[in-house]
Amino acid sequence: MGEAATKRMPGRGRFISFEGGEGSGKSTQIKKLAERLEAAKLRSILTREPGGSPGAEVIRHLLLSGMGKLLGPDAETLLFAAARDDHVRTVIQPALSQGTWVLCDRFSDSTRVYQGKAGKVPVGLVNAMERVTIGNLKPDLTIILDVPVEIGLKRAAARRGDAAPDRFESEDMKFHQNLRDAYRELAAIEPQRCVLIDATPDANTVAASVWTALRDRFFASPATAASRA
Ligand code: T5A
Repeated sequence: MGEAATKRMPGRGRFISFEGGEGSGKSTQIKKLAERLEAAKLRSILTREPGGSPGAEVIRHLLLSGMGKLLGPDAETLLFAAARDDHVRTVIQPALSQGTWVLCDRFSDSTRVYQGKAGKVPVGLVNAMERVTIGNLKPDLTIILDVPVEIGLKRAAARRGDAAPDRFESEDMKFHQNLRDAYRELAAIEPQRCVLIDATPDANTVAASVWTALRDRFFASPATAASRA
């Protein structure tokens, strides 16, 4: 795994992650944001986890097929970490260092929430993997899309059609409710980095809230930004 100490490169492109439970609308919103940034003449890439690089996409396939689950929760967590390590080194860091904005559909908070909070993997293991894979490379902004579990699962099922639910969609309602609670808690604990957005309304309304969050973080006047600090 890469050297954590070398992974923070200040003054580079902005790093924005999208988080939320199943069917919360991350993929929909991240695409809308990419279009908006393009219109604003800001160079961005859209990527995802698990996956985002050729090596990590192989691991994604293992994880979502449920093969990682067969190895047990700790080993499954290590697979997410291995995928993230490759993704950070080969895609995210190079893009940020070139001044490109990185829009990432899920990042390390997913491991904290899915494996740590909902999956009960010891926090010591989650922390250790985070140190190794990302060092202090935290997103500049994390958008957490919040939607009642029933609505999110219904949306995910509608999009899936006849295909079988994947490894995590198959978990029970309690697991999904724990995910939602954990994301809401994260937003409360890290308000400087995380913005919780109601993802129940139509996609364009949610996109407007996402854009407001970005504008407040990155494009606000110094006076406005100071009043937020
Ligand atoms: N995981 C991931 C871990 O456990 N640990 C980790 O460390 C990481 C990185 C990834 C899985 O891996 C887990 C979490 C996940 O279970 P995935 O296939 O990438 O799997 O799945 P998700 O990230 O969960 O993404 P989904 O594709 O399921 O959902 P999205 O992206 O949140 O939702 P989206 O945009 O595809 O929308 C779903 C449907 O709803 C509609 C869309 O058109 C689509 O049909 N929709 C709306 N409908 C009404 N109103 C709106 N506002 C809507 N927005 C979207």
